Amino acid sequence: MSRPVLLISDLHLSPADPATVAAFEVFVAGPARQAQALYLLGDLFEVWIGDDQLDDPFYARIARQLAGLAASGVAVHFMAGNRDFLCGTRFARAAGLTLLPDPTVIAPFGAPLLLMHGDSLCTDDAAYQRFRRIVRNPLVQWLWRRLPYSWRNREAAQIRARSSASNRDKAAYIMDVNVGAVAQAMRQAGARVLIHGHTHRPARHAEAEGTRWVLPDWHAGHGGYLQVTAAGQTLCTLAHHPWPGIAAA
Ligand code: LP5
Ligand code: MN
Repeated sequence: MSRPVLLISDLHLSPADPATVAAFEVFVAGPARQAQALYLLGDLFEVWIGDDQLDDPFYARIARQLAGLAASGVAVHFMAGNRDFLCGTRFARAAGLTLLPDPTVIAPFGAPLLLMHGDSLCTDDAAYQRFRRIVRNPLVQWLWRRLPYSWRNREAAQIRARSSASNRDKAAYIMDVNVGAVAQAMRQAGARVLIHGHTHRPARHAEAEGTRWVLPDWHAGHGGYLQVTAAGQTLCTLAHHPWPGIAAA
């Protein structure tokens, strides 16, 4: 029987959450090695300010662990999230992974699967979509990367604080995907299954265009993954049980 494809997102790895780092290390050294491929669908890191972040031993170790997984024969793929869209080729090389555009369609078992981080589907959040256009601009990124690391670190912390503050005042629906944007993305991709993260609202949704999976965020050592096989898709806890209350598809 062919090996499963596993998908995770929103681990938000940082030195501030050692339990989740430990859970990631166990996952990458254990269950992930049974997979044919592991897809990281964004926000792997709490924040990424440029590939010189690899000069920090904490992040270099994470990259090495992913490279070890790849060296064991598992194809590792990374799609950026709104926290780590500055992950580039140096990170990809260090981690032994390939960088994927958002969106990406894969078909490991025949049926197409649409993969997205999910932030681009939050079209009701006009302030975020404006911010996203600015920070995804290649010229802005080119300038940003030439600023001193210490300055970027401080500025990123400021941006994070402003984001958290603005989120406190936002209605929940604004920070969720827009149903119309989901339908359009699935139709354009010709896929009846969409898999995304970002919203931290793990679920399986029956949409007009098919099934939408929302991957769980990882926090304080808890998290989960979506397992895809020829038989279908199952959302699993890190204890490898089906996610409570969410049936397989
Ligand atoms: O991230 P989270 O969960 O708090 O909220 C997100 C949206 N916010 C973001 C911002 C990130 O947290 C920032 C991460 C640091 C990036 C470091 C690199 C910066 C590089 C810049 C140049 C290349 O993604 C939040 C959504 C929420 O998800 C739910 O979907 O609502 O969006 C906002 O809060 C939008 C705010 O209005 C934007 C607040 C920051 C404004 C700072 C402007 C400065 C621009 C700097 C340009 C160089
Ligand atoms: Mn996100």
